[in-house]
Amino acid sequence: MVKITMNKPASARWTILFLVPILLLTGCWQKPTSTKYITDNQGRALILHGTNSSGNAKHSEGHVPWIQEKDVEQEVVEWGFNFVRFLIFWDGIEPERGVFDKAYLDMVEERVNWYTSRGAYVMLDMHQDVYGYGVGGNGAPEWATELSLMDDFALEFPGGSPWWLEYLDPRVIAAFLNFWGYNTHQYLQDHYILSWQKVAERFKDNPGVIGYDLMNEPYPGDLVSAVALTFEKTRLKDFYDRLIPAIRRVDEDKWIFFEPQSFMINFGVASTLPALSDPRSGEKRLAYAPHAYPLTLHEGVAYNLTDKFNMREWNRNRVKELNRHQAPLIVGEFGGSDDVPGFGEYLDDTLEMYDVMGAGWTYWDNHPGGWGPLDSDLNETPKVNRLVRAYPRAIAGQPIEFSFDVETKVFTLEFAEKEGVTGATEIHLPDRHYPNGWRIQSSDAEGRWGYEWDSHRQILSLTADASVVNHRITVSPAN
Ligand code: IDC
Repeated sequence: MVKITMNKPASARWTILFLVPILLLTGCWQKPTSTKYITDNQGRALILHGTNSSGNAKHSEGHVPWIQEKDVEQEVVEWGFNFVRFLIFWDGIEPERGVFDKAYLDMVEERVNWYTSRGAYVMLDMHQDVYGYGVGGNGAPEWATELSLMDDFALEFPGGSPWWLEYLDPRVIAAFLNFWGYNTHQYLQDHYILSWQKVAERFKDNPGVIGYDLMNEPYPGDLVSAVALTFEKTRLKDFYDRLIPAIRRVDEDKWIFFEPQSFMINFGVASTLPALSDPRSGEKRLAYAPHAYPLTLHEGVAYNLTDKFNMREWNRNRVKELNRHQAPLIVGEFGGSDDVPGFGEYLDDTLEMYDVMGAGWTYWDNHPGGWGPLDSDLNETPKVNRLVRAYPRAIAGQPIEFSFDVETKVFTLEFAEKEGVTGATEIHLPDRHYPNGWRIQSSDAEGRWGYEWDSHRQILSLTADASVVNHRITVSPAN
């Protein structure tokens, strides 16, 4: 350890001034006052880990993602992921106005079943980037592209990369403004809502489909309201207030995942989205599903202080928002490339933060090559060792905290007994982190607790002593 005292020369004082903020930037993450969890039908708190599946469906024939059943087997059984954010597209569901494509939903359902039949949960994500196909993006069908207003933005648009600069294209601005302008182009939102109802009708009876991510990365259209953060309080809130009750008319039970504005919020700025209501009978089932992309890391710059500052802000602001929304947290997207220096460290830091926050997450995305867990020859990339963690998949009680130390491989879980919860606590203990096996300790008295081990799935099912309130479990590598 370096010891620095204040009577050192000026240079040392500068070192301190410089070091302190760095130390403050990693570790010591905040968590909500009362962390909420998605629960399964036995009342167990679910911690959901998985990937997005898959980005290539934005532009593939029929929006079919690249995955085969064997790839799902690898994600769910080999890597121990219990979750997937499955991309669907308005264009796939309603390719022509008022015409809903049953074959598209059949294709989706077949793939959804690959996941759910293996015990993984599916969140369906109505994806869009840059509005839709009519303006060079993905998501909305061409017929749902209203370009009036475009002349108000008579700029020459250069195009090019990075892809998100396309959000400045006047056609894109116009398409968004018209979509949000419910008074003038009501049919646009109404059809988006109808499309969601078709999806809900199809999946409401599949218990493995845990819910619906209403819209990927909502964007107001114009940069002015994006920067002023006025969109979330007005047009976005109004839209959610139309869409959520409409889905509830078809499906009372599934979780509804709502996102804040993406721009700026993704890298840590505070969201202004007000609390939403859920008209279902019983407790509300709304989950907060923001994305996390530190600014420069996303653009391929080495993991640095700006990113750490972004993550600190992201953590601080999401906690405030969770306190406002009183909802569980699912981080629907975060990701990057192994080629970026420090990317591994970033992953460890960010995954530790999610654990502290009691969050679930889906990595962007599972498409091989680039950012994917697999390279283009379908070999594992280094990031898999970090994404695959020891984690509590389902906690039979009230979670207090859990952690996985990536250096020592020590996993800890603390939880309390909770009325009405049944079943075992399931912990994923990946073979890759415990090549010589592991040993487990519990704060429960000897003989009053026990476990079963599924070596194929690498899942430990723990039964705690129900006569004591708190349980603390520690798993460490066997020597
Ligand atoms: C990216 C894909 C990239 C594609 C681009 C535009 O990785 O290949 O060219 O979309 O379609 C998001 C979006 C998500 C992005 C992802 C990474 O929700 O669709 O995927 N990202 O850039 N928001 C911030 C980052």
